[in-house]
Amino acid sequence: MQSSVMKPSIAPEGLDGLKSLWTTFGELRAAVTGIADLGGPEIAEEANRIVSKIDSFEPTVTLIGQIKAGKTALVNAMIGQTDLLPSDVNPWTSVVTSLHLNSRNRPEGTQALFRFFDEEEWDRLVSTGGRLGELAQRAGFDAEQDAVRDQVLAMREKSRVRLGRKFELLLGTSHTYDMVTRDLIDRYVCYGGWDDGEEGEASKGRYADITKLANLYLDLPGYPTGLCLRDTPGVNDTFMMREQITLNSIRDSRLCVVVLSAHQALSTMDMALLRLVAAVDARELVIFVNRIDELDDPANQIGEIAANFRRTLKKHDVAPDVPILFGSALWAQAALDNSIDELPAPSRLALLNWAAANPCPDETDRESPQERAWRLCGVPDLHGLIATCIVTGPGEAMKREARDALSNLVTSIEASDIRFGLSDVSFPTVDSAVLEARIDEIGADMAATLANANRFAVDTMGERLKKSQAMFCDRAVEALQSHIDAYGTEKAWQYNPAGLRMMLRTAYKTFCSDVEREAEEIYDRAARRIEGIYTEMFGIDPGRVVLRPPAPAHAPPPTGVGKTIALDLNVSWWRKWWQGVRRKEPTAERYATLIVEETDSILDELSTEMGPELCRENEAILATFVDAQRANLLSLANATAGDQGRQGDRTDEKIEALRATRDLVDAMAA
Ligand SMILES: Nc1nc2c(ncn2[C@@H]2O[C@H](COP(=O)(O)OP(=O)(O)OP(=O)(O)O)[C@@H](O)[C@H]2O)c(=O)[nH]1
Ligand SMILES: [Mg+2]
Repeated sequence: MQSSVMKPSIAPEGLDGLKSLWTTFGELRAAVTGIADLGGPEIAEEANRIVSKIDSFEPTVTLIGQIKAGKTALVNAMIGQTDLLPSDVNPWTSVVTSLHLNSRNRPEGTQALFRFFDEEEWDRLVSTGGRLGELAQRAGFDAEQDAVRDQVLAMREKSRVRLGRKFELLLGTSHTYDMVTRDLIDRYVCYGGWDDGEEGEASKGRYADITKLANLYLDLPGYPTGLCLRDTPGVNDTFMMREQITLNSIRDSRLCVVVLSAHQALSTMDMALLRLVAAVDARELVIFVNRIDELDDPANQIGEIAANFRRTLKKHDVAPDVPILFGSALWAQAALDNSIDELPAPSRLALLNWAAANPCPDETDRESPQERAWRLCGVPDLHGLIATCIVTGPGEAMKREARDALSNLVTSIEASDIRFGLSDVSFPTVDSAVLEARIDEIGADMAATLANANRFAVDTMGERLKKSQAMFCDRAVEALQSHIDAYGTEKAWQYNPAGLRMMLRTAYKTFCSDVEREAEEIYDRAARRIEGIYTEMFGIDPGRVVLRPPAPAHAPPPTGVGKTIALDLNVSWWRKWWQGVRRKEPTAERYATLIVEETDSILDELSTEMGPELCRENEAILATFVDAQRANLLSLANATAGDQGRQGDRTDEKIEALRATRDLVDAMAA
C-alpha cells in the first residue's frame, strides 16, 4: 500500500507564525534540559515534566458547518493534500476526524487510529433513535419515535450484515495502522456514494456506522509541529446522532472555523450553527464563507454577503466582530494541483472577476495563475488567522506556563547557590521529613481552600441555572396563555429558547470568572507561603526567592447550550404537538414540564460535568505546582545535607547556562 500523504506543492506561509511559536518553545525546552542536572534527581524530574508539557502542546482547530459547505475539501486544502479525505456530494463525512500534524505524541508505529463506539454508547444511540428519537419520545410522539428508531435499527442491521460476527467484537475497540492511505480512510470515515454490494474487507464505508473518532497522524514537511485540524460531520446530520460528539469536539478545541457555503447562505446562517457559534468565545471563532467560485459576480456580491452575515449575527447578539473570510476550496485545490486550466468555466471566470477586484498587492511581482488562485482561495488568510489565534491564545498561555515553571526551577537552583555562597556561616541541615511535612501542610490547606471555593461556585451556578430555567418557563407559559386567550388553541405556537440560552451562558461565564479569580488568588497565596519556607527553613533572606504562581485552566465554551432541543424544532410532528396539547389539559403545565425535561440535560451538563471538571483542573494545577515546589525544595535540602561542594562541581559552562536561562525567563516575562 502506498501512503497517500505527499509533500505539499505550495508552502503554507500563513502558518509561519506558529513556527516561530515552536522556535520559542524549542528555546525554552533547550534551556530546561540545559539546567536539568544542576540539582538533585528531583530537579531532573521536574525538568522532565516541563519538557513533556511543552511537547504535548497541540492546539486543535475544528471545522464545523452545514452539510456540503466544503469542510472536508477545505481541510484537505489546508494541509496541501487535495485528495486525502473523501470530499464529495456522496460520500458524506460521518466521523469526527482529527489530523495531527507533525505530532510529537504519535503513538509508536501508528499513523491512523479509528475508535469504535462502545456497546453502551452504540445501544443508547440505537435504542432511543439518537437525539431526534429522544425528542420525539419526550414530546409524546411515540409513533414518530418508532419511525426514527426503525430507521436507526435498519442502519444497525446493515452494519451487522456488513460486518458479520465481527460486529459485536469491534464495539469498544480500535483499529490502528502504521500507514495512512485513502483506501483506509474511505473504509472508516464516511457513508454513502458506493455500491452496497461491495462487501469485501476493503469496501468503502464498511466501518463508518460504528466508528466514533478517527485520528490520523501526518508528517507534513513545511507544516508546523503539533497542530490538530479536525473535520466534522455537517451539523444538520440525519437523526442528530452525532450532534453530541461534534459539540464535544468544539468544546476541546481552541479555534472553531465555521464553514458556510456562499450561494446557500447569501443572507443568513443556519439556526443550529448560530446556536453553536453563540456558545464559542468570539476570540476563538472564524467564519469561512466557501464556494465563492459559484457566485456569478463575487466582486459585487461578497460585500453584500458579508453585510448580511453581520446583520444576522447582530440580530442574534452573537460575536458581532468575528472575522469573516471568503474563499474557495476548489480554487485552492486547483492551485495545489496546478490545474487552473481545468477549472470549470464559471469558476475560472469568477476567479478572474474576484482577482480584478483584488489585484496583487505587489505590482512589480507578476503572479502566475497558480499563485493568484492560491492567494485568492482564502486558505492563506485562514492559515494566518489560525496562527494569530493560536499564538495569542493557547500559545501565549503555554509560553507563560513553561516560562514560569522554568523560572521556578532556576529560582530553586539559585537558592542553593545563595545558600552555599553565604560565607562560612553554617546553617542547620534541613530534615527532609520535616520539610515535606511543612509543604504538605501548606498544600493540603490551600487545596482545601480551593476546593471549598470551587464547591461554592458550582453550587451558586447550579442555583442560577435553575432560577433561569424557572424564569424562562414562567415567561413561556405566560406567553402561551396569552396566545391561547387571543387565538384559542387552533393556531400553532412556538417560543424561542434563545433567551434561556443567553441566561445559561451568562451563568456559566460568571461561574468561570469566579472560579478563575479564586484560583489565581489561592495559587498566589500558595506561592507566597512556599517562598516563606526558603526563609524559615533555609535562612535565605525574604524577597530573594520569588516564585511564579501557575495560571488557572482555560474554561472551555459551553457548547452544550447550543444543542438542539424540542423548542428549536420545526419538524411537522413538533408543530403537531399542539393538537396533542389541546386534548390533554392542562396545557400550560404540560408545556412547562416539557421545557424543564428538555433543558435539564443542558443544566446538568454545565453544573455536574463542565463546572466540576474546570474545578478539578484548577485543583490539579495547584497540586502540580505544590509537587514541583516540593521537588525543588527537597533537592535543596538534600544538597545541604550532603555534598556541600555542589557549586564547586559546576563547570563554567553550566554556571553560564544557569545565568543565560535566568536572562531568558526574565526577558520573556518583561
Ligand atoms: N464549486 C465548489 N465546490 C466545492 C467547494 N468546496 C467543496 N466543494 C464540493 O462540494 C462537495 C462537498 O464537499 P465536501 O468537502 O465533502 O463538503 P463537507 O462540508 O465536508 O460535506 P459533509 O461532510 O457531507 O458535511 C464536493 O463535491 C466538493 O468537491 C468550493 O469551494 N467550490
Ligand atoms: Mg465532510
